Amino acid sequence: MRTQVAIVGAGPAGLMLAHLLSAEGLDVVVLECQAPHHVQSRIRAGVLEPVTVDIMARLGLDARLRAEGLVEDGFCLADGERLIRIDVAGLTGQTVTVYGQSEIQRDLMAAADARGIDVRWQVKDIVLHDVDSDRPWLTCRLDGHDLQIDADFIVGCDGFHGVARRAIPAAIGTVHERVYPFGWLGILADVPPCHHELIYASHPRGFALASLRSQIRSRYYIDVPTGTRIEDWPDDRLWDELDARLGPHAAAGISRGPAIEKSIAPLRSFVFETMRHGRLLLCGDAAHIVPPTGAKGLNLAASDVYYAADALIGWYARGDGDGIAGYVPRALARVWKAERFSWSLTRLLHRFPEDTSFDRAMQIAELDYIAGSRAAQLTIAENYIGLPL
Ligand code: RFL
Ligand code: PHB
Repeated sequence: MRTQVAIVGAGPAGLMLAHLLSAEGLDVVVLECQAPHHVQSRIRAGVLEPVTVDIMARLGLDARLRAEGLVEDGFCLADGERLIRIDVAGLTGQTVTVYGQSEIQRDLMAAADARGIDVRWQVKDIVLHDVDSDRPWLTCRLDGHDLQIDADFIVGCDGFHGVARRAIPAAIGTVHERVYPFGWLGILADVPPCHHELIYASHPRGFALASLRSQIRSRYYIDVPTGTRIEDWPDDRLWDELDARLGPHAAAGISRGPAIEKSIAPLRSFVFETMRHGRLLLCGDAAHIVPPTGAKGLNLAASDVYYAADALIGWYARGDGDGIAGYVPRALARVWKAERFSWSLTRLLHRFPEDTSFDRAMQIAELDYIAGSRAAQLTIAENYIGLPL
């Protein structure tokens, strides 16, 4: 089988890229190792930057997002006592949209079907070959048969645990990584949110986040030490902890309900510094991970895909390699700034095991400074809204 662009992974990065390229008449094949219902039901991101909303609009896939997404003018930081509101709309003139990643995934999958985009599910044992030549190819197993796909380009959109990044020789890339000593324990429940805007709380007991999916569905997180077992956190214990960490104002609004989903996600900052090797490009979590503080992961996947599509469309339209050569510096410039923002918010809001009373005093002083400084609030707001493409 032959295609122009073979895309590994049908998460948000892979499907957005497939839509962007096929809208320009390019021939693409998407290869996903999981079944559709598995990919569709993963509970992950919730906050979309304007850049991500714009990409969905460019694809003509923003109708449900506009109808059902919640437009948020701001969010709050909490220090255990008070709420410090960051007036994102007032400071930047822009808003974020709360719309679950599972809904984005549903929209992308339904449109891929409707538009005849070739997505192959449950593809096993993908191996990439000759990615630094003019004729990259891959082999895989599909429905019990071996399949070979020859392509002009391969794009790895297969997430942090995928195979594409590993096809790049270690000597060519540099790994920059920080693994945090805690993870986020998240609960999704069909209860009204405690507050109409997100609250990121830094409490002496630890971090907490109050988020939402709709007027009747809430998403909450607390940080827990690495190695924590989910069985040790029955729903009641988790709701009690959220009450304590979010502070009296938010706690007064919390409605409790049974968990629809409960899981622990490890926290990591990671950049694989070369997002391309020859004819292999990496996009999204395949190339970088941010801790979820600041809600940048899905949005970075969207901006990578925007740059990659631009480069590939330019290559086919003009036959020159400038866009391809420029992909890595363009994407990395945005990635590093989002890494910095996510890391600094994580540092501000979480307690690290080695922290002393001095470190806690620094966090309190910084929160107090943010509470009183328009300049500090603007810095946070412009990063939260997402830096321009
Ligand atoms: P994905 O979503 O991991 O998709 C990769 C796809 O590749 C498939 N795959 C393979 N396919 C074929 N062969 C192989 N060998 C393969 N290996 C893997 C996988 O099955 C999968 O379908 O990566 P992508 O597309 O780059 O998207 C990235 C986002 O999913 C991720 O960055 C966000 O979810 C991060 N994130 C958040 N991002 C935001 O922008 N805003 C948020 O509010 C936000 N909250 C979050 C988050 C991530 C979280 N977790 C669970 C890590 C909250 C949480 C709790
Ligand atoms: C979420 O709603 O899942 C969410 C919101 C904000 C974050 C991370 C996750 O920073």
